[in-house]
Amino acid sequence: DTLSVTDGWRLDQLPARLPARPHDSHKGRFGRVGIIGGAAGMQGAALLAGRAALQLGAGRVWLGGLSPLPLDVSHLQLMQQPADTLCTQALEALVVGPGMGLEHAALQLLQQSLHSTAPLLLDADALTLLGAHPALHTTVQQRPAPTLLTPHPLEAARLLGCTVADIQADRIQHALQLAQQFKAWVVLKGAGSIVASPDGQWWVNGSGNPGLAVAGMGDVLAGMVAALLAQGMAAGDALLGAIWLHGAAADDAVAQQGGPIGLSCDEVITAARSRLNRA
Ligand code: NPW
Ligand code: AMP
Ligand code: MG
Repeated sequence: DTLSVTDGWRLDQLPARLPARPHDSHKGRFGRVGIIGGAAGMQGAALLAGRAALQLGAGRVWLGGLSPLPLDVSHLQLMQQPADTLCTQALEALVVGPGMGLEHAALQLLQQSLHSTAPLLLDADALTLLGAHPALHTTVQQRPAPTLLTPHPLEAARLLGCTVADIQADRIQHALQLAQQFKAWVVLKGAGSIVASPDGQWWVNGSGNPGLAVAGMGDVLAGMVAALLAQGMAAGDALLGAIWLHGAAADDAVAQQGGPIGLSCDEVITAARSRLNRA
């Protein structure tokens, strides 16, 4: 576990920071999450983000698919809605990008989502599109609600117009540059993820292992951040908390199930859920 500190609390105290669930709790208290993504061939990305959001405690989760999404038969709680309506719906977190693709429809939805009044997490193809369309950058900077960016090194390189080698040569500096440029909370992913705040603070995450180096793990992370936002955490706390939890869950799963080879997204989600319920 890391000993990183934000706002005076240790990340391993995360479970205790979530809202209590008294006997008269109802789903309306634990937030609404929208997830836009899942183009043809990548529907799984949107479903994984949705599963992670639900299993980490979001009250309600809607997927807005860029293509028709299959029913997630093991998570029938997941709802679906046309993607454009999620941009105007009242939500505690809107995630845009997992498996979204780079087609024109995806660009249009990205543009619409930037005007959402919900905290907005841009991941994956939303970041690639943003890198290719600098005209949108001012709109991101001027958003009235918090913006969170979760690039891996190649997505960060696309956003900054440089190479992965440049990014990796000074990860902290580039995470800070993105946070400042977009006035956003940023996590630069990869071993030792860097979290950077819009006001110039930074943290290095110590949890996680190479079991996470497999398709889908970033989509899971996006859903985890959304779950913490949905439950009322501030953007920076949700991002730091989810980064730490995602890695700690992967460490637990490898210790319990073996690894790093073959670690699965659902194992990470289940281990994260156990951590949250251990408070
Ligand atoms: P390389 O190979 O080293 O040159 P892309 P994507 C680099 C969806 N998914 N350190 C590395 O480059 C996503 O949500 C759908 C250094 C790697 O090959 C997106 O919408 C899934 N380099 C879409 O696919 C499961 C690093 O980036 C390249 C790095 C495309 O996303 C999979 C990949 O970047 C996936 O999540 C690191 N730490 N990490 C589904 N089941 O539906 C990454 N790289 O071209 O943006 O492709 O990340 O796969
Ligand atoms: P993505 O590249 O979007 O699928 O995201 C992968 C996720 O797994 C990010 O949260 C990375 O930080 C994490 N990850 C990938 N490889 C490693 C690694 N070697 N050690 C720790 N975390 C990793
Ligand atoms: Mg990704």
